[in-house]
Amino acid sequence: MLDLSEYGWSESVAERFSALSIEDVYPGRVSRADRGQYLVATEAGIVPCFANQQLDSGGVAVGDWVAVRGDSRTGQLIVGVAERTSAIVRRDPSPGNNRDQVLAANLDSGLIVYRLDHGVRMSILERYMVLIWDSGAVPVIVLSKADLVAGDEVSEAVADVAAAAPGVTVVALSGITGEGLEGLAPFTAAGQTVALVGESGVGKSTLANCLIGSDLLDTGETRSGDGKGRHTTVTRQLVPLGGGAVLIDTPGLRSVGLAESSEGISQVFRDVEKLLDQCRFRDCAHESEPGCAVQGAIEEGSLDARRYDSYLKLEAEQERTRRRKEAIATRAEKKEVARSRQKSARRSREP
Ligand SMILES: Nc1nc2c(ncn2[C@@H]2O[C@H](COP(=O)(O)OP(=O)(O)OP(=O)(O)O)[C@@H](O)[C@H]2O)c(=O)[nH]1
Ligand SMILES: [Mg+2]
Ligand SMILES: [Zn+2]
Repeated sequence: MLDLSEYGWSESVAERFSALSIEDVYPGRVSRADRGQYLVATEAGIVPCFANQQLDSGGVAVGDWVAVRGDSRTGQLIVGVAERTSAIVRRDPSPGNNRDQVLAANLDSGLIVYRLDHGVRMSILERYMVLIWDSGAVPVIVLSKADLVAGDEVSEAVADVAAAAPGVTVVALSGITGEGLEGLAPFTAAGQTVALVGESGVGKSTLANCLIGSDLLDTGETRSGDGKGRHTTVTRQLVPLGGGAVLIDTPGLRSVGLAESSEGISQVFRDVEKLLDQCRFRDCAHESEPGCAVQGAIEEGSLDARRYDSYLKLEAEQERTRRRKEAIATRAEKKEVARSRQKSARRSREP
């Protein structure tokens, strides 16, 4: 028997579950998702499940609260997904695929793990911050492997990253020695769901084990060199931390293609967007126009040219995503129109 409150079950979850209004089902939280097969934490224990067809292919994610139906013929089947409070969504990286992929659902905070011993590349962190803000959860930057760099280097890195990530908590820690772990306490308190994201080998699972207090998850050196080696963690999975706090570990991401961003870019680049409104000319292209606030800030040193560049790249990517989505929607609409025309033509032929 499992106590679902250990998995984050609460009154508000119960409400969202009842709102599904599906008969003959019991609740559970998806603790693992692997190519159409799911493990679901239920009161009866961890149950292997499939999902019914319209839910499968992206409709069910780790962290989801689901309605499960016991079926003597097909086994346990996920037949409904409760409304999510948040979800990390990226563009599915498989070639030729335009779908979105949900990496984790119903999280309160997303820990962006980045290793301190390789030097910090802000543009990667910016992309992850957009991803997490867009999920509806709160981003936290975790600079890992603090035991591998000198103390003053750690504090310098924390200060640099914090300056470039206004409004975001930055924590430096070591998943090996446990130093700095207390900085995560607010995000792992009772009832909180915390998800770990970041590149392979940065120490997500090591940190997870440190928080769990045992070597539950596999950890390991990523094959060095091109960084494209084996990933140690291969499936997204959810584990209770005790006291109703829950952790979601994810495999290292090779690419973080942003799905349609709503507020994320504005959240991360508030300073840049503010400048865009202050140029002398309304239609300023922010290149070499006189009175351009952006170029002015770059010259004066209050805006990093790299940061502006990063903003432009993410905006352009968003624009491409929007256009692609529009094209898909238009195609679907045309198909729908054609279908209904066929239908009415058929109907008019009927006697
Ligand atoms: N010195 C030191 N080594 C660490 C730390 N965290 C992780 N490592 C090592 O880094 C390697 C990768 O750690 P993992 O926890 O497996 O990394 P991951 O982010 O889960 O990687 P994927 O599962 O591939 O995404 C392992 O060899 C760990 O022992 C740390 O804080 N300090
Ligand atoms: Mg891992
Ligand atoms: Zn301008």
